[in-house]
Amino acid sequence: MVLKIGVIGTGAIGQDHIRRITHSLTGAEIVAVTDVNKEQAYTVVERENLNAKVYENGHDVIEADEVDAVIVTSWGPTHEEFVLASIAAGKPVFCEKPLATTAEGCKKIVDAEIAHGKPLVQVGFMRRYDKSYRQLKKVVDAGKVGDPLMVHCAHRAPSAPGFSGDMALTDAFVHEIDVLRWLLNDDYVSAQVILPRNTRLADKGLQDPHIVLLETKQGIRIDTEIFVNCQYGYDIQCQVVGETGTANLPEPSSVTIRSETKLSTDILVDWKDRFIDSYDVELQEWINSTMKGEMNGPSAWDGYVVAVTADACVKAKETGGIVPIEMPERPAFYDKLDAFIKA
Ligand code: NAI
Ligand code: ISE
Repeated sequence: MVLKIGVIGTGAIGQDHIRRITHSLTGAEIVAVTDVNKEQAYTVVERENLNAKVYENGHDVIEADEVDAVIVTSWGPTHEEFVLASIAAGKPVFCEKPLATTAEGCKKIVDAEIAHGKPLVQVGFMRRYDKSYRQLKKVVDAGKVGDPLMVHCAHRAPSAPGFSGDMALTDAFVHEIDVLRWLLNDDYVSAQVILPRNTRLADKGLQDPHIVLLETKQGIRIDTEIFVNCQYGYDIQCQVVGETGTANLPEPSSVTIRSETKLSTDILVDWKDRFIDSYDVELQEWINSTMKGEMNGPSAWDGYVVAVTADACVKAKETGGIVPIEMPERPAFYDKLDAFIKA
């Protein structure tokens, strides 16, 4: 048995997921695709040698009889509509982040999923599947640095094509929001955003960098620099400071060169390369669990919590103050997914 997948959105990450499902992973095939840019959709079908039909729009993909499960990789503002339609059709859906662009949109998805009675939604927070984050979590959970007190992070990208408004917070920082609550088994109570001197190398009108300060229920303080026009590379840093030591996210492995009076290693530039293994593991596990009728990755609830936190960050940026985060109570429906969160 093979899981037959329909993909909505054949842009950067849509193409990357289609490639990995078709050529690297097992147990699934792409049978349907769509994109508002039809020419691109046809090109991808041809280039990847897919036995897939190009549909007129996302709703036709979701409703197609041959589609068992849906992957949503279109622009963020379209996610809510396609995830709700997948739930209405009773089909499992893997949605790239953000689950929806507002907390209200995510809440609608949570409510629809609960009303359906069975978890169907997974959100593309792939860092939870990253080997280096999993190593760091093991160390922290084992108490090797004592109880965590502070976390220092950086999310740097060479440039941010297509970024507008608050996307540094709502599109890039959302990865930290998700992975840090998973890493610390905690949730957030407040957010503050500090705006350093702006780089001249960001698109006109865009603030870059940001510093976000989050406080957790346990009183852990997290500071994250988000700098998406840093020029030099794609660089993700995370250091947990505990009562008895510090633990750093391992650097991606790279050859160390000693030559011409210099000691050097390469720095990755593309987010696709930095997390390539994590996307593979994430989607293989999604395929495997979907085939078993299970859903055990980052849930619609996780997508909702991230959106509530991102909204607080945007408000904190606007007001310059410390914004309390009212985290809604998690419905019992999502308790069964705890095992994964604490793994
Ligand atoms: P992109 O702009 O390269 O691709 C999006 C594609 O969706 C475009 O081809 C566009 O024509 C298509 N599209 C937009 N609206 C549509 C609609 N209503 N119906 C059908 N197709 C539609 O963008 P990219 O970088 O691939 O990002 C897509 C989503 O994936 C975003 O939400 C982004 O935040 C997320 N993403 C997640 C990453 C991760 O690390 N987990 C990495 C990169 C993107
Ligand atoms: C992009 O949308 C992603 O999700 C990448 O993982 C992220 O780190 C990058 O900065 C975003 O543009």
